[in-house]
Formats: sequence, structure tokens, C-alpha cells
Amino acid sequence: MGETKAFEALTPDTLPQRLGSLPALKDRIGADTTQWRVREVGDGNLNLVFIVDGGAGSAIVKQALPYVRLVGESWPLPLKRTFFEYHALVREGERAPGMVPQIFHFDAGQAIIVMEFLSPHIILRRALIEGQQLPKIGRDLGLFAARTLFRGSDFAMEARKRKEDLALFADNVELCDITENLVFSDPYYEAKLNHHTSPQLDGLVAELRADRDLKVEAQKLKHLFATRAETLLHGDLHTGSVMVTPQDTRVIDSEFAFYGPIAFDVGMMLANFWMSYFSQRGHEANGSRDAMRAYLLGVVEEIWATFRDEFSHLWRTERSGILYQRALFEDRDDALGAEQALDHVLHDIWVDLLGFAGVEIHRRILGLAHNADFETIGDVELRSRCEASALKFGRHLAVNRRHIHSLVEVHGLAQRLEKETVI
Ligand code: SR1
Ligand code: MG
Repeated sequence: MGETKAFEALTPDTLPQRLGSLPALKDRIGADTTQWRVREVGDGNLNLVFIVDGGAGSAIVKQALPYVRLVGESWPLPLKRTFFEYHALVREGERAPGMVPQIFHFDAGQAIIVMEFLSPHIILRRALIEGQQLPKIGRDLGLFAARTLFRGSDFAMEARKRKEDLALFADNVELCDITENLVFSDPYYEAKLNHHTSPQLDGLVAELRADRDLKVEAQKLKHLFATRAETLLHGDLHTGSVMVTPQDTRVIDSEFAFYGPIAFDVGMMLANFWMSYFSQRGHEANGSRDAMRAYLLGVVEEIWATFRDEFSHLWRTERSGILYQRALFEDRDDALGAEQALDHVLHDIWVDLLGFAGVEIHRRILGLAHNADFETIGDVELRSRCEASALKFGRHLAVNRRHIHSLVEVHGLAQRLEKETVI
């Protein structure tokens, strides 16, 4: 039996020698490793990401580290997250064709995935900070969410297959633990790794942490997240997990995948567009971002409308799982019953996505892992004003989600909060 090699982190210098004989790489980018140019470009919180240019082509080599890159070796994190990322990518590719990078090779022991180099794509978050208005993302992300979330659930899947997948992804414990703590708990008390724009936000932060209704809602949302194993989630679907050109949208980084509530992925995604909206005031050095703000609210509307339409279409055409069987409705001449049930399911998703969006906004301003939308605002006073508006908005979504009926209401509030100085 061959010996399993111990894990070793790649470096730009060792990568050509270590991966030079991989057909998945050399057949695509060129076999002469002396010609390979390797750059480490990972800017996420967890992994190494290399662009390997071999003369005849390029590829991405992504490798997990046995710890959280953002924090260091004091926070160990298992390499098996690459296994979940690989299996989630395969499923996303089947369920939403053309919307994830192609995978060329997977090595569980070395925690490596070799995949398509997307060019000239850039990270969506970066594009939004620059003020780029991408024409396709609203529709593309709405479709991605509806297709992956519907097709990974008991609405569509054969029961045995879904339960096998539920068991497979249930082992992604440590990545769920990150979300459970960083999103739902840490922002609401003085957790060790938290930080925020201080002293400007100190008063508002204290107010939020003393807000009993908010804490109870955050825990109800955590309860949902931990127990409602409804579908295979991407699990970290923010604007840093999407690569774009004006014509193409690809979702990356599915290592947080596990079975959870449909509303979580949708809520996290919308939250990140709303944060972009609140951060635009901090990026107006080269001109007003009024048009960009209007564009961002339009994208949210398009994501939600597309999600609803596509989810409804799949409900009518692919509902072959154990839930809301056709035998009870369409097959008994009661298509209206199936429509009524669909309305209820979509309503529940709506209510919960608002809550998940609220806490996602809070954790990006109060917790460990902030986002570049706000962090790149150099003027601290201006940044804190943007963040304060977003914090108030998030609080309203989380606490009042059951009484919010439309995006018109949500966006009316966003516009008012964005204009007024709330600290
Ligand atoms: C410790 S990891 C912090 C965050 O980075 C990832 O992208 C996830 O969003 C996670 O919550
Ligand atoms: Mg990531």
C-alpha cells in the first residue's frame, strides 16, 4: 500500500515541482514547469490561492491551511473543508450549470482543488467598491440561489439521496461552528476577537448589545440555522464569493456548505448588497454614487424577483421529492393547493431571509471578519456614519422581520437611514 504523504503547504517556489506531473495541470497549462509562473493571490480569511500560468494556459490551485489564515495557528481548522468544498462545487455545477468554476483535480490529503482560472473576472465585492454596475448579476444570482437551493432539498431530491447528502455534509462541523459563533453570537457581546470602529461606534454598539429583543431574535435565527436542515447551502454566499465580468457570474468558495435553511444563503447575499449600498457614501471621492445606490437596490429587487420566479417554476416542474407531493395536489385536480403551499413556503423564506440579512450586517461591522466595503473607507468619521446606518438597518430587519411586507418598505427605510446621520 502506498504511503500517504503528510500535508505540506504549497509555496510559489515548491508548487511547480510538487504538482508538475499532474496531468490535470500540465495538459492544460503546459508541461515545462520551468516556464510556470506562480503567484499566491489569496485574499480571503482561510486559504492559499495560487494562479499558475504555464505559458499554454493558466489554472487556479487552491489549498486549505490547517488553521484560520486571518487569525493564525492559534485557531486550528481541519483540512477536510476542502472535501466539502469539492463536493458542494460538484453539486452546484449540476444544479446551476455554468455558474461555478470547472474543477480539474481534487486531492483530499493535501487539501488541494485545481480549478478553472476565471479571467478577466474580478471579485464582485471589489467591482461594487469601484462603482461598477454589472448588468447580469441580479438575474444570475437569483437563478443560482433558486436552482441550487430548490434542487438540493426535499422538494426535489429523492429521499435516500438527500439523506445521504445530509449525512455527508453533517461532518462540516468546524465551519458551521465559525458561522454559529461569528454570525449569531459574537456580535452581541464582547467576544475576544471582535472589533469595531472605535470610539465613534462605541455608544451604538453598547446599545445593540444591551438590546434584549435583538439578542433573542439573533438566537432564534441561530436556532433556525442549526436545526432547519432544509437544503444544501453554499453557506458563505457573500459578494466576496462571486467572480464577475459584465457578461459572466461565477460563485466560488463553497467550503461552508452544509444542510441548513434556504433563507440563509438568500439573506446573506442580500445583506452584502445592502452593505455595499450603505458603504457607497464612503467611496464618493471621484463623484457621486447616487446612480450606484439606485443600481444596488435594483439588484436586490432583481435577485428576489428572479429567485421567486425560478423557485416557483421549479416548484411547478421539478417537485418530485417527499414534500407537498403532486399526489395530494395536481394529481387530484388541485393545482391551486400547490400554489397556496408555494406562497407559504416563499413567505417563510422572505421572513427568515430578512433576519439572516440583519445579523450578517451586524457581524461584518461588530465581529471578527469585516468586509472591504467599509474597511476601505479611509475617513474614519465617514466610515463610522456608513456603518452606523447599516447597523440600525440590520437591527430593524432582524427584530421586525415578521412585520415587513415588501422590498419597497425595506428600501424606503434604507434610503432614510442612509441619508440621515444616525450617530
Ligand atoms: C474565521 S473565518 C471568518 C469568515 O471568513 C469566511 O469568508 C466566512 O465568511 C467566515 O465567517
Ligand atoms: Mg471564502
